[in-house]
Amino acid sequence: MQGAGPRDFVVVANRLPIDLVEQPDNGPARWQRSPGGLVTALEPVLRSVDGSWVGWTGTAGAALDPFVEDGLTLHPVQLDEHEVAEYYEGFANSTIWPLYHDAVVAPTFRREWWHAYQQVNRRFAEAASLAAAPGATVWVHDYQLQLVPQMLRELRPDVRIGFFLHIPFPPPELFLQLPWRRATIEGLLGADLVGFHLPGGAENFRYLARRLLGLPSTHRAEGGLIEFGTRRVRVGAYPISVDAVRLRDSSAEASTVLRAEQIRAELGDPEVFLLGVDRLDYTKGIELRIEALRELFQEGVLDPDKTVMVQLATPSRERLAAYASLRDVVERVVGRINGEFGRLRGPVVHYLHRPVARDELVAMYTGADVMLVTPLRDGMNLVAKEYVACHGDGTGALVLSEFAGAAAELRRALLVNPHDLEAVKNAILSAVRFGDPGLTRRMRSMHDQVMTHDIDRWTRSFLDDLRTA
Ligand code: ADQ
Repeated sequence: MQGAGPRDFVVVANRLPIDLVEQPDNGPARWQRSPGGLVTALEPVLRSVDGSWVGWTGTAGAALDPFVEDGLTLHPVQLDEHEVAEYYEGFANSTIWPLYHDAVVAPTFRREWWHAYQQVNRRFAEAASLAAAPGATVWVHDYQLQLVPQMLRELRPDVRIGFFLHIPFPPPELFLQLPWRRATIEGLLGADLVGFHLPGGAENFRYLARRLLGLPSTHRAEGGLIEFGTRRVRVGAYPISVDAVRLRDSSAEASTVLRAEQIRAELGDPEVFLLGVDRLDYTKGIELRIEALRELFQEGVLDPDKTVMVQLATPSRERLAAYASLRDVVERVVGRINGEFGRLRGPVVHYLHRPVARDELVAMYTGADVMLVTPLRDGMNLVAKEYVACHGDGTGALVLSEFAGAAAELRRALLVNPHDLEAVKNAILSAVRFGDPGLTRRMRSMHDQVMTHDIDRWTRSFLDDLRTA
């Protein structure tokens, strides 16, 4: 292992894979692995090639030199309070995040947020330029850093730049609302390869490059390259996945199976155990799946005495008003269903507003009869694939929103339009038809899909295409 010097492979993402966490008793702050899909996906890749990671620590004001922690070389990027409010909470999470998720919450457009976004993207580009050895490969991630490819190319024309967007890339009529739409497309075009989860996102991007910048692209059969000055930018779809082998194996371990049984016992040995696992985000459709369950109880088609749901909701972006009010909504619907259908021995919906340890999560996936994944819009949704990876024996059922990227591959899930409450209710009823051989066939086929399209395949296909771009 080298020190923290320049590397041939550099990941650039908004957050480092660890957070600096203050201790409640005023003890020294310590590093803790941060949650979220991106870290789950990238950490194994980085370890295998001994690269480095450029990102923010998650705490305002902490200026730190590059360092090595738990075997990972990290280059912290500093943000002050003001930048956290304007770049991160403002432009990234109150402009781009809602705009790219079908504007399910109205996006806010503020010039000062855009200026902070440009300023912080420049800082990330500078940090990446210092972290990259001559001719290095730099992989930039996600919606917080769309300007970094162009800025880095200006600083370091020698490096190979890939960009991957983890959230949906919206249809043109939504994207065109963005006052800084041209600059955003130009920022992304600084990369040699721009990747999306789905072909539709890549198509939207090619269309917008033509419409806003007059840039032609080659036919899809010829790689769908965008001609940008003297360069050709490759654009493609790379559906992200999970560490399927590890999940399958750990779900089959005796300790996991035992813990899964214990969890069911702790829940009162219900006949039906439903599970939801999400960041507490308004795109995830948490409240509507609970509402669907409540109506099923109310109509007497599902028995609340024999049914238990666990909803895990990791706290997320808590200082933003839209997230605070979502928390109120979710807590209200959980309170309502438990008030109406709970018993003295326990609630019908167990709501845990905190992250859960990985082993415990795998035991829950393994033990749950039905996984409810009902986002209004989601780039991919790793939870759906994690659940499927844990059900190689064909047990379990997945209720999945058509508007999650994962629906493009998990065609045998019980697919629903989450806006259609009756459809969600019917899918839940189909999912609890235990003993239905159709359900087993569905799960086996999805399991095969996830096992053959795992996280390694995602990383390899993106990096192979970047190498030849
Ligand atoms: P997210 O919006 O964070 O990711 P998702 O893909 O579901 O959504 O990933 C969440 C990850 O966090 C999963 O690995 C899950 O196991 C974990 N997790 C969630 N709640 C948890 C809890 N309470 N305790 C422990 N772990 C928990 C973004 C995009 C997605 C895209 C990913 C990856 O929004 O669409 O799939 O990036 O590209």
